[in-house]
Amino acid sequence: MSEVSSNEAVGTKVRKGNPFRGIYIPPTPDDIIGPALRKAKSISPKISGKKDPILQKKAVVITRIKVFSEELSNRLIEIVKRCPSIEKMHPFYLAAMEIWLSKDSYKKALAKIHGASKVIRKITRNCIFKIKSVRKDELTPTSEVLKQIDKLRREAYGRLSSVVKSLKKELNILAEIVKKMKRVPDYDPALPTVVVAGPPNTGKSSFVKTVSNAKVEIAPYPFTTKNITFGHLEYKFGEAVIRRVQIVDTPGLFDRPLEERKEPELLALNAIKHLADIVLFLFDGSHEAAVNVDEQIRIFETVKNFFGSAKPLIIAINKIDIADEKTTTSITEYLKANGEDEPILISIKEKINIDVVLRKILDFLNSSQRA
Ligand SMILES: Nc1nc2c(ncn2[C@@H]2O[C@H](COP(=O)(O)OP(=O)(O)O)[C@@H](O)[C@H]2O)c(=O)[nH]1
Ligand SMILES: [Mg+2]
Repeated sequence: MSEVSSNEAVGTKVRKGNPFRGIYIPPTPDDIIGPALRKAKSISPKISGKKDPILQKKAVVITRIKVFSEELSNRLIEIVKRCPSIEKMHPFYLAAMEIWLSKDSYKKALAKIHGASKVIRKITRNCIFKIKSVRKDELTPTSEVLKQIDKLRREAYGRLSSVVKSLKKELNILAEIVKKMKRVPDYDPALPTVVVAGPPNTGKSSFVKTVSNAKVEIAPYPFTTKNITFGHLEYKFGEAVIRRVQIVDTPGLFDRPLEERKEPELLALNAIKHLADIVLFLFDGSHEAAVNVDEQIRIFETVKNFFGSAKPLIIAINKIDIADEKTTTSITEYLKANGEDEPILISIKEKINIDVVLRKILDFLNSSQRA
């Protein structure tokens, strides 16, 4: 929530949802040049009143070059306009983008495309001027002059196309990042957000599925959840919805240094850092735990560091239906020794104490400014 207010402070609007949604980037120069060429060829300007074949030819050629050039530069400008600017992007989406592409490379790619659209207009003016300047003197046959115009026409198409061709790398970079960013789900900055985090296989997806409308994958082995998923959870009083909360399922975290973390883990940490008003940390208290107690604890510490200590953290130990006494005791003792809240012992499978977790979320929301 602090992110939203800091954005308001600099006067930019925080858009609802993923700013990359609905953007199309032609992945190669040919995807821009091809349609522009077809459009230009389809134009047959009316040249009534111009009987002179040279004037006729000039009129057709110039009109088509103009159309070709406009198509090219419009398509380029459209890309620059549609791609979200770094300054207006929500920090969560910006940090997600930076998992794959640096801010600098993104900015440079957009700047080069913008520059190219200007170059296209300049080249067009120059080429049209040259064509207009072709004159027939008494010694040159008309066919020669027509050939000369054709040569200038080819030169114009060639120069304009090569400007777009020089954007091969940039178009590819942008098409790739847009494709990746489209997989990041839509976040609504207006809703309070609970991020469910923890080691792999502790029941994060099961929890989100149980309490919300989210479509998540659940499997008896780690690594199932590779992306973050949003669900909505409604608190009702009778029939009336008294509060809506966004709940986020995240990929499991391992205990390893940041630079060794895989993309799904980076997305999870990013959600914790930039989206969470509340973090629900799930330990696995069963003998089936995918990672041992010490590792679970180190992962807890990482999450705490990422989240900061100012915001509410709810701690639960899941799978108490198949609890391993030694595991749950070790976790509980660690938490106690470190001044943390007592963990809530839950079983998502047997629906034990889920209501206690939900109640705690509501209490935190009611006591925060996000009323
Ligand atoms: N016995 C038991 N199994 C559970 C419980 N919660 C989740 N599981 C199982 O643990 C496995 C991992 O669950 P999942 O939600 O995918 O965990 P995630 O990797 O943290 O998202 C699945 O086989 C679930 O059915 C629980 O309370 N009790
Ligand atoms: Mg999962």
